Amino acid sequence: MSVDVLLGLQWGDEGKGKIVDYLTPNYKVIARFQGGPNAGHTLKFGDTKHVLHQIPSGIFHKGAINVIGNGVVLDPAIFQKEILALEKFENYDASKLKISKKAQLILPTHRILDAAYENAKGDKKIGSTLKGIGPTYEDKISRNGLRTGDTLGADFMFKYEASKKRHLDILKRYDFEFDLTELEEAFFKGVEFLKKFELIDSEYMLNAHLSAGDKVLAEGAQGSLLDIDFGSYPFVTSSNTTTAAACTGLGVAVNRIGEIFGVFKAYCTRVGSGPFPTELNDEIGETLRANGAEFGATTGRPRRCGWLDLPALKYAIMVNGATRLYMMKADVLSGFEQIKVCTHYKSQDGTLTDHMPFDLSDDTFEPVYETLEGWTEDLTGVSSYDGLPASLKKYVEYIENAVGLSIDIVSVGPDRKQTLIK
Ligand code: 2SA
Ligand code: MG
Repeated sequence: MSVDVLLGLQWGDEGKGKIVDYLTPNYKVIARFQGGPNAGHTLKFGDTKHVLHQIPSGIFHKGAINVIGNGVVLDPAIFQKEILALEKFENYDASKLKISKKAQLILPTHRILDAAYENAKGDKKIGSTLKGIGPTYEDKISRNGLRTGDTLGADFMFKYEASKKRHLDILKRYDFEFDLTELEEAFFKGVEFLKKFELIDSEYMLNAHLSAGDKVLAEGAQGSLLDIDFGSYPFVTSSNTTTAAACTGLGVAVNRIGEIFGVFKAYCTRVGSGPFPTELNDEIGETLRANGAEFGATTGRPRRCGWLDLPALKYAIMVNGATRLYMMKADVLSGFEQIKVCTHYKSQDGTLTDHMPFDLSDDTFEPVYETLEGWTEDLTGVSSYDGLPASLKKYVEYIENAVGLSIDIVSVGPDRKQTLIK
């Protein structure tokens, strides 16, 4: 059996959590393969809204096994908080959550380093979520990291102190004040809590499921345009967020990958700094933010909003090899007389391109738009694709033609019921 991959085709917050939750009944295992508590996956069912950060979005389905893979960076303190918040849900079952021994640990000093690095960047800040993501991946790659499996060893405190000392030495070079007391207290409580869970060699477990014929869904975090290689570097996150990362972040071979579900919003948002060609710094942008409740699910930061960017979407589809598309939050576009879509970028000498330029941030590229007819109907009660306004269906067809792939689902609200299959 295969591993299907679900990931975001924009700058994150495409609605991946909702789609994973929707697809989970078809899967035996749901696995996170990269990122960490920087993610905020919002799920809504009935009157309940819940945000997950490190725990896979399949956790609300009894029967599904949820795995935090080796490619994830895990903060034990945040993990403990997340689990305690889940315990009130009837369907939550701790025995169904497994954690890779090889997932890297986010230490308190990683969080301080993240803040110190950002502080030193002045007006060139990345807009990090300050969860310690960058410094933790940095330690992983420079072979200095600690892994969840290390918490089980007798020498864990020795390893921890060595890492802490190395970090404190680095911090001496930064003019940055900090206090580790509370962070460390929460960290060590979190470590004890984490040890109650099954820490496993998840690559064996996942491959055994695949051999037994079970389906696995790999759940991406952040978005393709935040990928460390293919995003708008350096305004990116510190992991690969694209399909290939599911293989390295879970230990499954490339030939195990099946469908690749690409999730995108009917418009664009970005939180944090970095180039955003179609950004709307006007009333339209504000309307999108208000109607779409576009605020960071982890940090609460207002998200930047803009029109759909087709060159960026096509790029993301290409590097991921997306096989199916899901379009989210179409309801948020209701009420605009006209809707714009960026089809190309124009450079200063007038050249048009639909390729992503090496550096979009120097303002030498401007988006070229096509204007489409909008719709005014409230979509939140629409229960079938056929019931959607004609101009929205035209919008869907326009995108399908431009990207060369059909859109299988149009979502018109956060609830499971508001997921319309085409
Ligand atoms: P980091 O913290 O080192 O990964 O930040 C680097 C950049 O990646 C962006 N980033 C995100 N963008 C969108 N959504 C994310 N998750 C949260 C959410 C974010 C939030 O679901 O809303 O609550 O603010 C996420 N995580 C990282 C980040 O903004 C930086 O541009
Ligand atoms: Mg999010």
